[in-house]
Amino acid sequence: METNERGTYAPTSVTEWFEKRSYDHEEFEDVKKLARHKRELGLTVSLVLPGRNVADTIGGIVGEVMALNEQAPLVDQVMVVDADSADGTARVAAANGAEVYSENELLSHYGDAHGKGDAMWRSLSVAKGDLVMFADADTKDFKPQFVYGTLGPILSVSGVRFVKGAFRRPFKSNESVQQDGGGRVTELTTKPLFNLFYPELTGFVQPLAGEFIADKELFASIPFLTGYAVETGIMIDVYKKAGLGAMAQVDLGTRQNRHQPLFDLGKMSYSVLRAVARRLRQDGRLRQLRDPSSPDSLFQFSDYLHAVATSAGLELREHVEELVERPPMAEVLAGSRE
Ligand SMILES: Nc1nc2c(ncn2[C@@H]2O[C@H](COP(=O)(O)OP(=O)(O)OP(=O)(O)O)[C@@H](O)[C@H]2O)c(=O)[nH]1
Ligand SMILES: [Mg+2]
Repeated sequence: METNERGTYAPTSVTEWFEKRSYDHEEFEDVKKLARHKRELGLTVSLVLPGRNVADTIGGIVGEVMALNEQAPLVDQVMVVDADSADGTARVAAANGAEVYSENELLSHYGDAHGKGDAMWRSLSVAKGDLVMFADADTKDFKPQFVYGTLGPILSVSGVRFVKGAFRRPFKSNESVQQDGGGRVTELTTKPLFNLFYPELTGFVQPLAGEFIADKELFASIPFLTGYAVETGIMIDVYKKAGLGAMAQVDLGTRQNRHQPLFDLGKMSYSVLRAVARRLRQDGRLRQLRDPSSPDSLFQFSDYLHAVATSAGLELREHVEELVERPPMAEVLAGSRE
């Protein structure tokens, strides 16, 4: 094991990191032992579930977490951050015992929330735990191992401050199932981009997984990108802040969630690309003549022009989604940022 002068792990290669920092949920299945360890460390845990129209899945997920807590007290605060969903998400979540927040009511002076990333960022203003775990709320087969597996390395391995979930994602269409057909944005956009620009992050099996944990201090020290750019930004920013040696991944098994239509995946890919481009620009590694966010830019990067052939002929559709960067929550809570 390589260590730097402060005694923390400094990987010498991605291969070495992968061997050392990849775990399996089964290593942590003794949940009573894990809870004991958590108590000895004196740490509390908040679980944040961002949800938009997830009434069909949120009840089961919160129920699984509560049942796990009966066995071993691993999660101190279960929160659903709801996009004011019209399908009854908030009601179902509350009925199952979760704390429910409207993403638009948290830090409402920032205006209406901008998608998933903004909901996650705002949740930090009410998450009380020393550790904050995020998990997607559209998972159909949520299992307790998602919670104890993600908690395992951060509670058990000294020097680990961030743990990302890894899993297989079956792709179900009609009757057929492709075991690893899901996660298309990850495979077609994120991994190629990381290989080119952030090779240190190529060892992550699911860099966009919504299941991950860090100490709250770390989350509060980095900016959050809004919408679907959030996970990409967090990967890059946590890497820059804490280093690869403080990052780990854990195999959580398989995970089945909703699959979005191809056109929506295109927009999601664009969010990932914009997140990477923004960080490259900030690092001085990408030079553009104009700042794409400046109002006099010829091409507004908030516009996504999408040319499609339809039964009514060719169409040029315009989708507008502003990519906002929220400041580190620590600065907001300290009152040094508006
Ligand atoms: N509060 C809130 N939650 C959101 C928003 N958009 C998405 N989510 C939730 O964030 C989680 C992940 O979003 P998805 O749209 O499923 O994105 P994904 O899992 O990356 O995409 P798929 O692989 O297609 O499922 C789910 O629990 C969503 O309900 C939003 O605008 N606000
Ligand atoms: Mg999903």
